[in-house]
Amino acid sequence: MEYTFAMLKPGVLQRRLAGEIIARIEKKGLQIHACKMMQVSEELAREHYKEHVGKPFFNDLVTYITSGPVIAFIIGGDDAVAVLRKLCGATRVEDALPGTIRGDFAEHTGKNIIHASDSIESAKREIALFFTEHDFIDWKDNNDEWI
Ligand code: DAT
Ligand code: MG
Repeated sequence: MEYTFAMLKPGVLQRRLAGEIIARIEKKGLQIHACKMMQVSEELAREHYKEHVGKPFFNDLVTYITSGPVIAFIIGGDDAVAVLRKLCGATRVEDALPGTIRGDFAEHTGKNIIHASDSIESAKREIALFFTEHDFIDWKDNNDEWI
């Protein structure tokens, strides 16, 4: 079992898309182990995206991520990091294929509606930023053998 961090960015709740995106994650067979609706502070946004400090889009990214509530998740599954990145699609929306979350729901890269960790190391760091160990629920999916 591998774990990754996902976040539905502010536009998702505004556009009433949360259910549709969560459904895609569930239908793929990935499993939700923690889920939290929250307002991201500027401090948390800067820490979460610190690898991008100094890039031209950094300030807009922080402004966007703090502009409304998000929904954060710990997602588990075999190869969960890579599988969720595939479901999300490419960072640049012009590269994000139809059928992917970004390909289907995002028109601008700066508002590409979902975050997913890019490696196991990033996932560990990001999960620790957004959740405590008490938030994690280790439950068994009894359909596991069918998925
Ligand atoms: P990803 O979210 O696919 O991991 P990233 O880590 O390179 O992509 O960038 C983080 C976010 O920053 C990305 O989801 C949207 C925004 N971003 C990245 N490149 C951008 C660009 N060229 N113009 C505007 N926003 C950008
Ligand atoms: Mg990234």
